[in-house]
Amino acid sequence: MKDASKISDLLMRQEEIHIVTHIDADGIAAGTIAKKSLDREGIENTIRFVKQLDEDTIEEIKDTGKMTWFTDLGSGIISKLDGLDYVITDHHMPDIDGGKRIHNWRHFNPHTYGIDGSKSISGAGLAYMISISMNRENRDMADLAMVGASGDLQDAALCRFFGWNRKIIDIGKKEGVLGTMVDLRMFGRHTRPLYKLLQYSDDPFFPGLSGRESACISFLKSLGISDGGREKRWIELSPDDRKRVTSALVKLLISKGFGSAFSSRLVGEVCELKREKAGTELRDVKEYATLLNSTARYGYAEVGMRICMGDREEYLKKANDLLKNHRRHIVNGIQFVKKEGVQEYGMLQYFNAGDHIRDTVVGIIAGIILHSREAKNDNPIVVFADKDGREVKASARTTAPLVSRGVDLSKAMQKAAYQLGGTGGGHEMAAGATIPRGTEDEFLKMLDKEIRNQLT
Ligand SMILES: [Mn+2]
Repeated sequence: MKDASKISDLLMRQEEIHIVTHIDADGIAAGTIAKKSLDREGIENTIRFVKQLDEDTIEEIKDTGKMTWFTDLGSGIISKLDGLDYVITDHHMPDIDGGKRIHNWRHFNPHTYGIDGSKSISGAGLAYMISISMNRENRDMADLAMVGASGDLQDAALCRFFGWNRKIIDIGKKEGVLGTMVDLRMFGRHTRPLYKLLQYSDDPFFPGLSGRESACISFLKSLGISDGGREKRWIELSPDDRKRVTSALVKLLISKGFGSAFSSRLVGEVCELKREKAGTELRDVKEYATLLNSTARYGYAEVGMRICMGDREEYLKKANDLLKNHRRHIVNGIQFVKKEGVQEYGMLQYFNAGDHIRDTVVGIIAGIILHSREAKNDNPIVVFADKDGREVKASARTTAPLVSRGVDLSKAMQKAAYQLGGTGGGHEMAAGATIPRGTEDEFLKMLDKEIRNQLT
């Protein structure tokens, strides 16, 4: 907080600030926290959402001549920022010094304190730290900080938030804006009829239930849920009913050969925004983050930002339309993979979708396929999809057990892409790369080699 306050002091002395943020849920939450804090101080500001900071974008930012606040990105290009007045609040791995302490006080990044930025705090959380150091009043934005953390799946490994995120939750609870409980960690607790919660579940995939409406309804009826979960949503069930359904689901997974460690992941910490109405898509951080992601992925990050700023009505309607559209792309993409089949390559499994799957959903599809019956095995999965121009997007996902054995997809993807003149990065369990079209086979070969090296 001492270092955060140095940065907030610098920001408060400015008349105008240009915010540059990442175009995903965490980036939108981070950018909104930055913007709202500056608005509250009466500091003029503009905001720009970017996918990545390539040379051209960096030049454009420099050309504005404005003091720039990078949120949820920037650490990866810190060596290219000479001549720009900036501060960075980012949790991605810095591009120099191997993530060791970089003696640059304008660069606020957990890795420079020896703290893992992929799990302990998000871009939104870091912006929040600067923000509460500007003004105590900003403590009420703890809910947005946790939407960002959820968007980056920071609770995925342990099924609960930890590290600096824990401190943000504590502040949020004191402020009355956040609440946590131990509950089913599935998507749609607030918004989906119960049978649909099961039917559309892909992580985990429930053999015999996922994708099968009537099977879900009879499963729920057999557990004494009278209408088969058609009317009620998860949050409307009694505690007893919740317990019964949860243990039946755990039993089902175990009986289908999933280990108890995997099956118990169904239950964990859920985090809710107390100021949002129960039963809406903005109440649960996970659903909120999903809504933001679907605005960002289709070029409407501003819509997501407006919602974070507190606007509703037409913005919420637009976001929900985008979410529907997003789900359609995912469903179609998965059907396509199912039809064509996943391939194996050494320690990897992969699927090349060409132009049949949008590059905006390729990562999600990779994650879903890895945990579905379509997967060949437990090895990391890579899904390729054509981007505009002459490039291909590669998205990789792996499982927690492989990460604990040393797999780091971020490093492996970055290294393989770099050798082909592309770029890559992300997190240990989920990473992406952009490579020249036609180099997919070579990329797989290099990635396979990297993963093998990591495992030894
Ligand atoms: Mn992030």
